[in-house]
Amino acid sequence: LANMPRRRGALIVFEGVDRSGKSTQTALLTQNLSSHQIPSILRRFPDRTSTTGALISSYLSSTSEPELSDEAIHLLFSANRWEAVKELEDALLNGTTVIVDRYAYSGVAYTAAKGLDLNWCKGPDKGLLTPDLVIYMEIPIEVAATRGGFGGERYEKIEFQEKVRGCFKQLKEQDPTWRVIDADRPVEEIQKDIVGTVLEVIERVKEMPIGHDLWS
Ligand code: 2DT
Ligand code: MG
Repeated sequence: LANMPRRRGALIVFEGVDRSGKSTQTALLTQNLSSHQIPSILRRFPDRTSTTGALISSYLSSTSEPELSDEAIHLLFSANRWEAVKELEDALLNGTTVIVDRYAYSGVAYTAAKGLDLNWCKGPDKGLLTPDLVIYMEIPIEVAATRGGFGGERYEKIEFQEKVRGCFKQLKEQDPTWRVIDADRPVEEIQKDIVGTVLEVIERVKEMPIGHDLWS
């Protein structure tokens, strides 16, 4: 038994604009994996519970002129991921599949949507844990906006979300490993596609080393 290769978990990232259904689908996915006896944990970025997360949360919830520059808040979002690497890696090595609601792609898309250079935006997350699968929840902004409307946080405006969607589209074109899911469908139908893909990926990567080379 000691010589048996340990099976690792898969790193599954969900991305998309606000109200694309990421939270609903990630929650359902953990339940479905559990019913398949596959151990998993669900994390989200920003993780608002850490010290950097508290600063980020206060930045997001305020609608007045920000005290942090666009570059500074971008670096904080990245730091908020870097501080989680050890926990995520330990879980993966332990055989636990890690599902994350937003990752570095949101980091780039939301900052680039403000007009900052896309390649500059990628810089701080270079070398982060590489996702085994990125599920992109594709939805027109008009449809997302009808889902109870956007909330009151800083980025929750139709015009800004359109720009974010454009930036996600650029990232998608640079990365053939993205799996685009039509998110404008009934919840269960979407989940069925997701579970199928995720089970395949978990099986495919279980004996592969964990990647530490996002965008590098
Ligand atoms: P939630 O609504 O999902 O809590 O996100 N964002 C997120 C960034 O600008 N940069 C990042 O690196 C990440 C992970 C997206 C809160 C908002 O934060 C944005 C929406
Ligand atoms: Mg939000």
